Amino acid sequence: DLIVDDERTSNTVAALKQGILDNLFYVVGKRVEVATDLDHFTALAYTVRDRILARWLTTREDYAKHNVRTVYYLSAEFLMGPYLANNLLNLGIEDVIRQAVAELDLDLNHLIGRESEPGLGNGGLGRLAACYLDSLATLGVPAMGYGIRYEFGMFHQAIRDGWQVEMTDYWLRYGNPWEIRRPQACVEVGFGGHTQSWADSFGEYKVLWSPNEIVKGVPFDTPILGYRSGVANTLRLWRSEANESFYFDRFNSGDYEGAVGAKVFAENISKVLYPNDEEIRGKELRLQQQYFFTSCSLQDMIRRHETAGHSLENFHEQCTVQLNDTHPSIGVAELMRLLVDIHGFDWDKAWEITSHTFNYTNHTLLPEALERWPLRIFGLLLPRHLELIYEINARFLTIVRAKFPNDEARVARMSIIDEHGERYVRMAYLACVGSSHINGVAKLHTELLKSDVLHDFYELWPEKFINVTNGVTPRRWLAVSNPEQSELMTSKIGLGWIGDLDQLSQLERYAEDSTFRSEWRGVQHAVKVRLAQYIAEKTGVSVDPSSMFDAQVKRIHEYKRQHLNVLYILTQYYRLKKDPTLEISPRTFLFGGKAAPGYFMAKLIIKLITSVAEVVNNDPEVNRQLKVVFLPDYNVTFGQLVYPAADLSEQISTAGKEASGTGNMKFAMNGALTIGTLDGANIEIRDAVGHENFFLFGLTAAEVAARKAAGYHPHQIYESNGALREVIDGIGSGRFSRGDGSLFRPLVDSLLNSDPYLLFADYQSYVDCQDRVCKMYRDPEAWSRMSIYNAARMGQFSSDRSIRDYCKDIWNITRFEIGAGV
Ligand code: 26V
Repeated sequence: DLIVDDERTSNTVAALKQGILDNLFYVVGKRVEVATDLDHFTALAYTVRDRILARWLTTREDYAKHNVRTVYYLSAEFLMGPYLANNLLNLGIEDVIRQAVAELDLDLNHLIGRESEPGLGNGGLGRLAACYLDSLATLGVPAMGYGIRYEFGMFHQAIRDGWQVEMTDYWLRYGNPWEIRRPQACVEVGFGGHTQSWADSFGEYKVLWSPNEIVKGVPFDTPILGYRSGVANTLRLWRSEANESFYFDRFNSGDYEGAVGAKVFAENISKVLYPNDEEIRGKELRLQQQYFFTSCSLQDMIRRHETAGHSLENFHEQCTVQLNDTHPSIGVAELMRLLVDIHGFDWDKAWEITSHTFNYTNHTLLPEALERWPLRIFGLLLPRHLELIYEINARFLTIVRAKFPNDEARVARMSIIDEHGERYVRMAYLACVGSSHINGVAKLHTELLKSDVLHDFYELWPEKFINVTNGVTPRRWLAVSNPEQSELMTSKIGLGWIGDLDQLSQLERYAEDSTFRSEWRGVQHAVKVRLAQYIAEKTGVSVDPSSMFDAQVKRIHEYKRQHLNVLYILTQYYRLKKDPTLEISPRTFLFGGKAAPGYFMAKLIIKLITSVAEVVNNDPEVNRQLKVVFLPDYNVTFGQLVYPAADLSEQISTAGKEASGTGNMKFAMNGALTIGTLDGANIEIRDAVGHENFFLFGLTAAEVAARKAAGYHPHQIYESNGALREVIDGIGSGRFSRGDGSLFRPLVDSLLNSDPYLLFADYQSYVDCQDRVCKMYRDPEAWSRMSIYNAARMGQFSSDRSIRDYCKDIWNITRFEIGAGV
């Protein structure tokens, strides 16, 4: 089913070799004798891209022919990870490429490792967007991802003296062979300035916005291949550049400073990705970024719609826009501006189009993470949009008053403008008002949105609310990252599972087959050896591949409770110190994750992990049974190494705090068992794999709420639990910080005095559960049986299933003309 464009891009080994050599010479500009690994990688990437282009263009033509509804996925983040290995798998040319590369005396795996990853996201939200693009292309859904081409992505993390140090991520240093700049499709975006209004000759109210600054948005397109679907969709990322005429006007009129200032302003916008931080409110640049990419994308959609010969009146019939969190929710006001001010629609028609275009996905329940912009900043940057939001809000509150008469408290609670003290624009409310559907990302999360965070909106519009549980792509997270397990599975059930993960259920019968279980263990061991080698290279720590690999990799946050994991490690440490003959299953505790640069407590948690690692790893009384490793600079590439190697997956957030989690799915698919709370998608994973194959502990979300309501006193738990007291006193005394009793004081005091994430309440339950894990690991047959059931029952957590849910329940896409379809 490969599309052979011509002789030049055929997939014979000879043609591929020639392609690599040609690209090395003509594109990279190097002779083979002096080419570096990086040169070879680049030449290879171009060779692969050459084989994508024909289907990329064909896909566009096919969509146009079928005149289908298009999904536009708007996201401030796309955490794509390296492309090469994934593109080879999806094209189905890995074997021939491997041979072609070998005949050039090169090693494919080594070249794959040369690719620097585009880290254009913080974590779960950005990676979810990337998995969804993979599934959209695999299913042949006409779709485009829109975002920002940050020049600097997620910072790199180094560990110095046990602390996190941030370094810039200049991922474009050696160029990016996958993208194509499309200067002819650039658009203009305005900022600041003022508005004027008048009545035109028909007596119609008109508004003109005269911005202070105008910047140019230049699209960079990257093809997104479906898995053997013949489809290549597009990820279109916008780069901000100075608008030449705007610049030269100022320059020519002698305003040199103004000219330079305009250039700096413009080029700053797509410069750097913001890390999730505690205090985003003052960050005007962040709002500039959000408006910039949202406006670029909407203008682009309108142009595409009109170029295809459609009338703007039908915009919502041809286009559906998914808002990935509130970051692009300014789009609601922007589409109104484009329709009313630029295209002359009346308000009601424009609102009908707008409110039928957008859908909103919420990704967090944490109150401090819900976006609000101070009115003053908002009005200075987007004066016209503020007027539009006032009008949207006034009409919305009329609806609220009609449905709930004499309830001004409710009106104040629901207003898009927060007027308690300093005034803010509540972006989640704008998204809710402007969207047809509002979805959470796991069952529990959606229920909590309805009962709590967006309860008033649920009472007003219950029909808008819907759940779509997250999923992850089995291509990257299983087939690419775990070739060993993939091969074993394929040898039993064939290749079908890669495009249809439900087929993994055919593995269930092998769980009771002792030969298969032993093969399963052999594979797991080989994968662990691979990780152990990497750890030795990167950190100098040697870990034993026959010990249990217990992994917690994710952003560092108090609600994710990496420090609860540490409390258990120290509990084991004290037990061993008291009784060095104690027999426990040897365990390697692996941590990875970045802390937001301004989040002091998260950085202190990293310091705690590295400090405990130093003590534990160097103590001969315990270090044969316990090892602790903090792996610096956790990212997609490293995730691909760690998910396959884990025996145990730590999903231990306070119930009710983790919207879904997606790492939990990646681990379980790869055969890890989960120790977890009833939070996010853990609940659905446990139901799917079987309660007997999941290590459950801790309070439920309802119990957490009840404990807090009743008055929670962590100090009492500390007083009454001897083991916990010993651990906390140890940390507080400086035993793990070279005698410095002040270092971890803020952490210890926070736990003793408020413990907002209830570590103490869950401590004993967690320790007991970990003890059950220990015991179970000593029975390899039982463990691998559970492991196989986990992998075999993860079909529903493929992002293909999530995308089908979105198609059916939100986007109203029922026909799949090309690609794998439903
Ligand atoms: C943002 C902020 C900003 C302010 C301070 C604390 C904080 C904490 C978290 C966030 C991120 C919010 C958006 C996000 O990344 N949510 C994640 O989305 C994933 C995909 O749906 C989901 O699996 C994760 O549970 C959820 O945390």
